[in-house]
Amino acid sequence: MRRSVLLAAGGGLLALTGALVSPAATAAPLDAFVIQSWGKDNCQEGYVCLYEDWHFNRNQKDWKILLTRKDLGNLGGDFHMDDRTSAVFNNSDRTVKLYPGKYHMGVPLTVGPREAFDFTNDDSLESDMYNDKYSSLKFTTGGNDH
Ligand SMILES: [Ca+2]
Repeated sequence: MRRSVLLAAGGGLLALTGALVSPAATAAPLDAFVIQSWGKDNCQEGYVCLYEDWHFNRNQKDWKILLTRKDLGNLGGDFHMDDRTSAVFNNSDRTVKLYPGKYHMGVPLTVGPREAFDFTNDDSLESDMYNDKYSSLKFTTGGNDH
């Protein structure tokens, strides 16, 4: 019985540490974090992704993506994404609102489930209203998960 439990948990390392490893010690996915990457494909399922540059960071692997599945009152601080977002992809089943002010102040942009916006002004002068403007975000209660 003990042998099968260790194998199910993933093998060698857990076997070495034995009883010191509890289920609570398993790393849970973070609710909000920054990676350096690009493209909608690198936005994980269930997260809203804010891209530092246009066209979902194009092919620039050193530009930032902020992934979050929780409300954020300040995109600055440790995230360093205040007034920087140039594209957004909502890869979740919930609706999210992006606010121009910290702590959800101002008139928000609503991004529905699986919806994406690219704030480049290549195509439309209007997009410049949105580029590098957002400082906080909040999920709405309209979703069908959580
Ligand atoms: Ca930007």
